[in-house]
Amino acid sequence: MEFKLMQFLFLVIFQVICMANFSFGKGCPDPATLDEFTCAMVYKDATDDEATSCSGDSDEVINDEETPDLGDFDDKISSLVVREGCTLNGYWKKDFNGDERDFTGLVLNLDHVHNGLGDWDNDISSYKCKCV
Ligand SMILES: [Ca+2]
Repeated sequence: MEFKLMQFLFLVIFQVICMANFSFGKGCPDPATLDEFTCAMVYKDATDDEATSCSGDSDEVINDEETPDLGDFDDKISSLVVREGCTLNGYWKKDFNGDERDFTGLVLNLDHVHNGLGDWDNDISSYKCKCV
């Protein structure tokens, strides 16, 4: 009887761990651990929690990349991680036009990065990424 109870508890705990991993995704990577050829990672979805943000579709931005038109990611980026020593210069409009802003490190949720009365969530339309 006691053994059955232990087995049951083990199964419950195992399932809780599996569900937690499934619902939290992989979370945001540490800016210091990105590959040396990676300038930044950009993501479509965001939350205010490091363990659950950066879980949407992602795109890798390589060192010295300059992208005038983000295609599928145009006005869709919600979180980003810029490698240590690198800077992602984001622009409001295509072809490096409109308002611009430098991003560094981990940006969990662009919702909180204000631009006038608005914010940068779902608004980056082109970018340049540089590393020292
Ligand atoms: Ca835009």
